[in-house]
Amino acid sequence: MPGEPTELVLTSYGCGDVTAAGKTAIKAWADADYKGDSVTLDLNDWNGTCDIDGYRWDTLPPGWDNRISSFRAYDTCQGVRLYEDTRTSGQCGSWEGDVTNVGVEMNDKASSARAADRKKNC
Ligand SMILES: [Ca+2]
Repeated sequence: MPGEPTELVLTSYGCGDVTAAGKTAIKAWADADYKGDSVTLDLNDWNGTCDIDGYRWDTLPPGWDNRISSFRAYDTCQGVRLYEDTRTSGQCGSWEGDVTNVGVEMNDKASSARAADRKKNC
């Protein structure tokens, strides 16, 4: 189904636990062109590489629901998907690399995210 995750076996989770030092996979901004407030999506159990399964955030950090307008992808986590709803459901956008503007389809809508080593279809 459109918008449904294509695979359910996950290698790991990042659930916004900010108590542990993490490796940044994605940095996102409230405005286009990497402007305005920013937040990082970190991996507490970083094993050195994003693979095809990658990582997921079932929710975004507090205050970041329906707010992301641009993001940068870090290290090997170059494939980023943003989802309209929590738990990687609803409408999805998929990109590879840095994105200056997620576009009207996803602007100020993202509520969950995934990062993998390449662009994957929603
Ligand atoms: Ca949303």
